[in-house]
Amino acid sequence: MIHPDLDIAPEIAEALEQRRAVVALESTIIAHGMPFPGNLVTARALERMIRTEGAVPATIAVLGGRLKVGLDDAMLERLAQSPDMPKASVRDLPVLIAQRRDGATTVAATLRIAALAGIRVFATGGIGGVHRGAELTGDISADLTELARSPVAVVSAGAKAILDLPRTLEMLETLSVPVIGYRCDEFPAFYSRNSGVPIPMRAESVEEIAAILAARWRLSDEGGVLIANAIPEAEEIPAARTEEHIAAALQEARTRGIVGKDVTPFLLARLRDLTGGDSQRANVALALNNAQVGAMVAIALSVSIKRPI
Ligand code: PSU
Ligand code: MN
Repeated sequence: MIHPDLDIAPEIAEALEQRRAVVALESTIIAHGMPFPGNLVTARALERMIRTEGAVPATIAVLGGRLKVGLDDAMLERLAQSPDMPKASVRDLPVLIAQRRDGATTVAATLRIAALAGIRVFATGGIGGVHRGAELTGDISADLTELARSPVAVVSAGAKAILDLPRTLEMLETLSVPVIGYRCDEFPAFYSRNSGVPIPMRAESVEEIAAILAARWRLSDEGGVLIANAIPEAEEIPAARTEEHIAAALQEARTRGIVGKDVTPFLLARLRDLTGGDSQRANVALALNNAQVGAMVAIALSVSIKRPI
């Protein structure tokens, strides 16, 4: 039975019914991660990348209180062009539904909605995590706790470089979320390939990842997997160059008293200015790379489900 709050686009519903590959995409990256019109161009390019690989894209958002799985062009534009679109995490969903409002879904909210729709793979840029200074502010993204609940694999370029990466990995370990390096041994630092923080599990192929996912969900139907996929070498920004800008952006956020859900969009926007747009170019490149790997994983998973090994 379809969940009463969900609207699944017909193409996606059909693909799910036939157990074909579907890849979820979030909408906070469109509404709050980048300015118009680059955000709309990116949203369409991500969908196109997934189609080119042979899977069906499912961009997720809340519109008029409905949990939308698959957006048409007008809906994408509405998300890309409404400057005060609320940023919706899981805690916000009940209010948006009851009050029939719009919201751009974070990784956490997208995970929950994807799980309700039966989608098993989700590609994003970088997940949220434990913020630097969290020992004082308590700021830890609900992306982490939701990864422990929703049975969905997330392909991500590590976690955003503005975060505390070692503590983010510690928290994922506590939450028992497997973190798999796709052809990498270090947790990628979003804009750059290396962070110096090792990840203990590595996979060489998407077939290997699909086998890990199938095993994960045989053990329990709760909880996801984080697939760490580093930004392509040609597109990366050396960590030494971003670090100085991140420190400046963090200092500014503190001085201005930015807290809560505004922290991540503020830091990303400041970094974009401080790097002269380079951080955004890198963000688009890594998100596309994740969409491609997400589609490959979804296809490998759908093949292994149809022909169980
Ligand atoms: N990655 C990006 N751009 C973004 C985000 C991630 O490249 O805008 C968003 C995601 O939607 C993620 C959210 O879930 O930031 C994390 O916000 P918070 O730290 O408030 O949980
Ligand atoms: Mn937060």
